Amino acid sequence: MRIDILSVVPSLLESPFAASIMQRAKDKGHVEIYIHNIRDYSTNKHKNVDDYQYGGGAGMVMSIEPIAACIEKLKGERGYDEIIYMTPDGKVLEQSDCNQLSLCKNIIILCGHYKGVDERIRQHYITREISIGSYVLSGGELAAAVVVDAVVRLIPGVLNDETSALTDSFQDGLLSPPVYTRPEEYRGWRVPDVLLSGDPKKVDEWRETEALKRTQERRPDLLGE
Ligand code: 6GU
Repeated sequence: MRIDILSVVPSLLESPFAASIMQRAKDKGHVEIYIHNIRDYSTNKHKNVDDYQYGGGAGMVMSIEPIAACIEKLKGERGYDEIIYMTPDGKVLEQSDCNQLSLCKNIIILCGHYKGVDERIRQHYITREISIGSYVLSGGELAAAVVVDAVVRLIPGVLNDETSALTDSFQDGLLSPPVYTRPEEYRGWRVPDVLLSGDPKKVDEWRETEALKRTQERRPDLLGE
């Protein structure tokens, strides 16, 4: 997969993809990530990327020209499956969205800033608008990093058995059950006997019960009505 990210603060996107699973996914050739500084596409002498909003009101709006120029250039080089706009008024990201996006070959992600982007960008270029939750971030960069992380780990071959995406919380619509590792006892706090029983059927049943219990308690919305 190829991911092109358009940003006015590209330095915010350096470290999230430079370590751990993301770095390995790049090294193994599963994903290529390109960060584009929208300012590089500004044609005015001050390299402005925003302007006052028509109709008045506080807050600047991201200008159409540099963003359109960057998107047009990229679209001239290859086809894109999705052009995503990161914005607090987008659809709140779910695992099912990540699963869909992980099947894409090429995507563009535009990071919103200020009061947002000129509406004509949304009307004429954007195919999907994503929010990562009901709170406001200073810009779309951290949200874009969240989307990229959640999507890239689903690309076949990125994770090994130990980190398999199949047993993630949400992937089966449930939260994950509790997990334990050595020692068996710490300050008298014991690991549940069933996990030490060596009976795989009993262990599976326990995990399923605990996953359901945890989901019921913390995220009943995931269980439907
Ligand atoms: Cl995508 N952008 C911003 N600025 N804030 C957010 C968000 C996105 N998602 C949740 N809050």
